[in-house]
Amino acid sequence: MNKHPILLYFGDGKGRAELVRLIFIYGGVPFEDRRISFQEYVQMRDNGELPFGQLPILEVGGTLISQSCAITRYAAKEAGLYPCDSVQAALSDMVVDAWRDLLDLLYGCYVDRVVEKGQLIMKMRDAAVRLERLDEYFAVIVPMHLRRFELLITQNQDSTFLVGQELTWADLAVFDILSTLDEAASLWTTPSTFFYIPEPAGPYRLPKELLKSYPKLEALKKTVSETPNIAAWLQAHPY
Ligand SMILES: N[C@@H](CCC(=O)N[C@@H](CS)C(=O)NCC(=O)O)C(=O)O
Repeated sequence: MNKHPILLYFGDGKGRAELVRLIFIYGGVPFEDRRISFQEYVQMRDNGELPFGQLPILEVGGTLISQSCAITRYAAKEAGLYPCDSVQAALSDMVVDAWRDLLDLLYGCYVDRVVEKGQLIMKMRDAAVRLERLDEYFAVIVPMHLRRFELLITQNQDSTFLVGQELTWADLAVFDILSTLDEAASLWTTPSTFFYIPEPAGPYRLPKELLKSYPKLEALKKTVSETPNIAAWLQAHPY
């Protein structure tokens, strides 16, 4: 296990950082969860402290690691949640890449990436466009991914996990996105959050019972949320 202090920098939300937090929490790896303001983010970016100008970043003994998949893979190795077998490792990478696709596509409903004043930035779309894109996201993209995740568990012999016989970072990735897409998640209805769309256009109404046709995913979500370390974390950090 790592001897250097680990610092995770992100805003005060789930976003692309929550999976890293879940992995460290699940594996009992100590880390500092540094939640920074937008002003602090801009300052770090303009000082050249962010390798690709974006968050999250992880600082390990002075080394800065950017890109959510690279960070989560590092975290999974430290937490003992990255498969040793090469094929199982690749399958777990596949699931986590799909997790990132789902997040990219979700953020894409809200923001456009544009270059302004020499910086690559995210520009918020109009509320009507956000709603239209979210409808497509939930009607087409989400079911396509959930079907595949469910099938991976079904095809994984007698396992209740996506890869191998024990929980890996891939299961936590699926848990993370399922928690974000949960109709009960307060991040859709709390005015200070990124996903909140103000009235009268919003807030966005998520599909009810998203997991109705995916019993294995529903069971996985329950198993993870009831794991003691994770249950305590979720209670302290309701989103
Ligand atoms: N490929 C990167 C994307 C990171 C990313 O888009 N981060 C957003 C926050 S979720 C960001 O820093 N946005 C600031 C901006 O681009 O203006 C990753 O997966 O980490």
